[in-house]
Parts: sequence; C-alpha cells; structure tokens
Amino acid sequence: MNAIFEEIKEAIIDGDEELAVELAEKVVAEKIDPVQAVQLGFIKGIEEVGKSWTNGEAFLPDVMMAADAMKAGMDVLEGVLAAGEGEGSYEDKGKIVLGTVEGDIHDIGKNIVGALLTAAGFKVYDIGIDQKAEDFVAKADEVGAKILAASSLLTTTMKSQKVLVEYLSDQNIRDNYKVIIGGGPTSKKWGDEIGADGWAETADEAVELCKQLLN
Ligand code: B12
Repeated sequence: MNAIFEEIKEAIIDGDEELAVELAEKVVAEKIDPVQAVQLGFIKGIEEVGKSWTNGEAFLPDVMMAADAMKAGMDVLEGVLAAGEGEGSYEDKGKIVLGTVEGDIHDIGKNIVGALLTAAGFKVYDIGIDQKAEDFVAKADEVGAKILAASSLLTTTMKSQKVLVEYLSDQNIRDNYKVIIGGGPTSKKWGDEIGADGWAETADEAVELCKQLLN
C-alpha cells in the first residue's frame, strides 16, 4: 500500500488538520488516486477514531478534531474527485439529492458518499445536515433529481428516513423518486422495512446502487 495512505490515516487519528491538508495536497500534486486516498487513508482514520471513542479510549474533542482534519483534507480532494472519470458526463449518469436527515448533524459519511458519487460522474446536490423530508423533495424538484439519498448516524434519527418515504407516499409522489438510505446504524433490513429503494453499507456500494437504480 502507498505509504501516504497510512500517513493520512495517522493524521486523521491525531486530528492534525494541517498535516491532513498537506497530505491531501501531495495526493493532488503527485496525481495519486484520490479515491484510494479517501478509502485507504481518510476513512480508515476516522473509523479508528470511532472505535476508540466507542471503547472509551478517545473523547469527544478527539473525535471533533479528527472530524475537522477529515473535512479539511477532503475539501482539498474535492476538486480532483469531481474531475474524475465522470467529468462532463453527469447529465447522463443522473442527479442525486443527498443530505443528512432531520435531527442528525453527522456529515462525514455523507460527504464521502457525495465525493465518490461525484467522482463516478453523478451530479450531487448536497443539502447538508439536519434536513427535513420536504427539503429533500424541494431540492429534487428544483434540479430535476430522481434519487433522494438520506444519511443517518443515530438510532434516534433513523426514523427520519422512514418519515421521508412516508412523506412521499402521503404526497402521492412516491413513484417520482428512488430513495436510498445509509449510515452507521442502518441496514438492508431497515431499508426494506421502511420501503426504501436501496441501502448501501459503504460509499462504494452507494455508487453501484445509484448506477443500478438509474439504469
Ligand atoms: C465523528 C462522529 C461525531 C462527530 C460528527 C462530525 C461530523 N461532521 O460528522 C461529532 C463529534 C460532532 C458527533 C456528535 C454526536 N455523536 Co457521533 N460519532 C462520530 C463517529 C466517531 C464517527 C462517525 C463517522 O463519521 N464515521 C465514518 C464514516 C465514513 O462512516 P459512516 O458515517 O457510517 O458512513 C459510511 C457508510 O455508513 C455509508 N453512508 C453514510 N451515509 C450514507 C448515505 C447513503 C444514502 C448511503 C447509501 C450510504 C451512506 O457510506 C459512508 C462511507 O463508507 C461515530 C462512531 C462510529 N463508530 O461510527 C459516532 C456516533 C455515530 N455518534 C454518536 C453519538 C451518540 C453522537 C452524539 C449524540 C453525542 C452527544 N452526546 O452529543 C452527537 C450527535 C448530535 C446530533 N444531533 O447529530 C453515536 C451514535 C449512537 C447511536 N446508536 O445512535 C456513535 C455511534 C458513537 C458511539 N459509539 O456512541 N459525532
């Protein structure tokens, strides 16, 4: 494995924003595969931090510093990811409205999903965190998107994904959209239970799912 991926992982674990940016800039400058940098560096780092927090070995400020370092590094990579294989082809691949559901402010996973979808040639409209069902639909109508992608990281906010599907049914617009869901506590079973069109465990799988749904 390229040593820089390991360095990125460590920078995220250490919450070293400056180093994360520096390494991301190196990825761009040396034309290293940005998708691999995300998967083998950034994601691995934040996963480690998540584990340490769960085990009580890390504390909230550690997590916040890691999250900030992650964001800063990902910001640098965004441009090269967007200029990947799908450059100019997103109109063909399709438009996706992506957001974190109401009550939830986690956005690292959502941002990675957005970055990899963009890299794969989809046009992603990221509406941000803490978004109501109405907000997903309003944006989709505005831009003509067919996929609504909803992220949830809390067991308490998973129900907002259900609310999204129910909202579409209540408004008699369920057939106008494909709803996909994801995030830590979610599962295929949960997706089936709430009547979503798809669930993906990782950002990679989210890309495959969107390809299938828009085919
Ligand atoms: C970073 C983090 C934070 C950061 C968030 C920073 C940010 N900008 O996102 C901060 C410190 C702010 C935070 C706050 C809180 N957090 Co928090 N957080 C985490 C942590 C450590 C990592 C989450 C993460 O980014 N993972 C890495 C990404 C890459 O993974 P991911 O999000 O799962 O995304 C991947 C897939 O799920 C998928 N995916 C994600 N979204 C989508 C969407 C679609 C459509 C698809 C298809 C796929 C997909 O693709 C992604 C890439 O592969 C987790 C622990 C953990 N182990 O997950 C806790 C965790 C999620 N947090 C938790 C909690 C409790 C909280 C707080 C309530 C804490 C508090 N007491 O205040 C608050 C929540 C406030 C709120 N209202 O939302 C709990 C949730 C417990 C539960 N079962 O509900 C966890 C599990 C920690 C724990 N073990 O207790 N948190």
